[in-house]
Amino acid sequence: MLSDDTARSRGLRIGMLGGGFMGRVHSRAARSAGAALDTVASSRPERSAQAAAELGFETAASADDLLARSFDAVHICTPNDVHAAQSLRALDAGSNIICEKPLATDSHDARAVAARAAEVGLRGTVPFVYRYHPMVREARARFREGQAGTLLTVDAGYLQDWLLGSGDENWRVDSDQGGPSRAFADIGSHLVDLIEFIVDDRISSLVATTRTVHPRRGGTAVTTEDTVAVTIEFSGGAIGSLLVSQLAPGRKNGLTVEIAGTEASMRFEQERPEQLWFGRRTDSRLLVRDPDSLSADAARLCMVPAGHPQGYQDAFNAFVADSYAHFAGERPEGLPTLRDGLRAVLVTEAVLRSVRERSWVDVESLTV
Ligand code: SOE
Repeated sequence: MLSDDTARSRGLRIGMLGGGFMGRVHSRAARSAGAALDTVASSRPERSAQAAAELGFETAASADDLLARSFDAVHICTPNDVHAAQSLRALDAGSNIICEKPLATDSHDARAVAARAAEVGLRGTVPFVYRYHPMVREARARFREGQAGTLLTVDAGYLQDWLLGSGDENWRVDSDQGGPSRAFADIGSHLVDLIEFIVDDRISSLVATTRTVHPRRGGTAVTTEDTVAVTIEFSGGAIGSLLVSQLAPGRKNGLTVEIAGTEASMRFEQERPEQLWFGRRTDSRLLVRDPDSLSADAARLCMVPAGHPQGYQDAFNAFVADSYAHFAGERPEGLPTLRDGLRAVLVTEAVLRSVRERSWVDVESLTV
């Protein structure tokens, strides 16, 4: 079971950019890892003051003020358009970074962040936190051991409904702040990261189609996609499909990944993270999160015994604890780094390119 991570990160000084939903999740995780919540800056002074009071930080006069100072780590939970610039400034000031996805709104900037971290000898991670559910680690371990055989197909989706209505608004809808892709960059990126993490293979080419169901929201023209369907091919020869939507009524955070190999299938559902479905031709069963029966990597992430549910914030806490361990020189298994952030941006760009060209495209390979 998870060792006491708090000891190794106790006293780390944290700067927090952003006080919204994700800033709160990051702050809870930082506190759970024993870090000192030092300074927060949000979009406006009154929001910074509110976040500081609620979360237990001091307030910076502005994001610029915070970025001029050096911390053990800066968490970047701001709108997508400023991720890369803020990451570069934090690295230049001597801070490690935990930057929300997408790491940047294009691969040029994402590459620049990864390169700068290497240049200045600092580190960064990107919260593809669904990797931190023990049953995801179990699926990965079983796949690695060959229990599923050779990968044949992947059937995956990520469905939400919080942008269902034309009146539903958020900064992510505005491409100036959200970037050229919305649904895919925001949640399709999680899906791709999780699939590639479990099957240890890369999507090599794809063909995608998107729809912008509401061309206007609250009087503003919308250019980014609400829904995306993608057919994918893997380097190893398997094929699959991805469905991503932020307009699926009743689906709150429905991320599902089902893989089928020559020997067995496995299915993980993010809203039921304590289970993994494992099926063979002759039998199938639901595996439960019992640390005594799981692989070492899955058992490592079990915080409480079987029958005591763990969830999203627990996964986030474990990711942040591992990020801090990485900043201290360790190499935690399966930690998503800046390279993984760049990878997600490259797949997102391939999706946009395919839609533009209405054809199959190759996904650019990672070069850092
Ligand atoms: C909103 O779509 C969002 O909060 C994402 O930004 C998160 O990454 C995802 O985990 C839940 O949904």
